[in-house]
Amino acid sequence: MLNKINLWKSSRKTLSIDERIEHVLKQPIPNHIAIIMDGNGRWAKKRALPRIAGHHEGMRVVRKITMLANKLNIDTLTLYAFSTENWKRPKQEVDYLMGLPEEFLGKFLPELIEENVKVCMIGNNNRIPEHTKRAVQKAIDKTSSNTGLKLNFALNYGGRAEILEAVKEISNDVRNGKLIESDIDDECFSKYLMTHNLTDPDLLIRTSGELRISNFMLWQIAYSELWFTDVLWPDFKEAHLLEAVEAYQRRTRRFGGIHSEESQK
Ligand code: V07
Repeated sequence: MLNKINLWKSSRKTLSIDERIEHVLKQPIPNHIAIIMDGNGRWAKKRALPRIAGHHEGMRVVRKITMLANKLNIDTLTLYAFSTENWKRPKQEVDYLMGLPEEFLGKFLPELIEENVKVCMIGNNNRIPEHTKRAVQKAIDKTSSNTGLKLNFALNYGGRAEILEAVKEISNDVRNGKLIESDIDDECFSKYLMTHNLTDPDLLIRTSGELRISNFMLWQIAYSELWFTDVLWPDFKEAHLLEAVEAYQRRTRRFGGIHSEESQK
């Protein structure tokens, strides 16, 4: 039996990726999308491959999703590439992961430059090997005047550590008289975070079916829309990012022009 919704569904024609892009561009786009790229190990396990094969495939997806985000005029794409917890993994795996920024940039930096993408990083530089730091810094320098998508990698990043660092900096500035206690509000606090030059994420995506935040951008996601999918990161395609953005647009349309709870305050 066909009810009204099923009739509408069955009469809806399947749109191509390009048609969906065109459609999505007619409505407000999230300025900043953050992604927890989970499921690389599980993807490999399902294929009886070593975990690093999943990480490598995940890196190819990073390129594809970056290019689509740029096409969608998204301002910032933050990708959780390595957490402060990831150091607990076997040394071999950590070493492989720390080689991925170099491999990625060796392959794709020319394309990023051509596409006007600006590479940025948040996270603590202290434990990252020199060769990795060097590769990332070179990309940051070479793309520093680009005005397209900000491609922000979270490397050795932890949300609580970021907040604690901000608190220490703030107490320093209070002690030195640069700041008085009554100055400390949301806006002031945000300036002490690693994301001080970025807006907060409008949309947070996590792949691979886990429904947790896992210490990612704790302060910044206070008002973000959350979108979870069972798709493993190496299987994440353009269609999935479009699905997330379409869901975001449906949700924010309900605010009738006011695009966040925060701006209603
Ligand atoms: C990493 C691939 C994506 C899935 C998640 C884990 C593995 C790209 C980078 C990267 C980082 C900085 C940069 C350029 C590229 C990366 C790590 C892991 C540690 F400037 N992918 N990717 N870094 N994976």
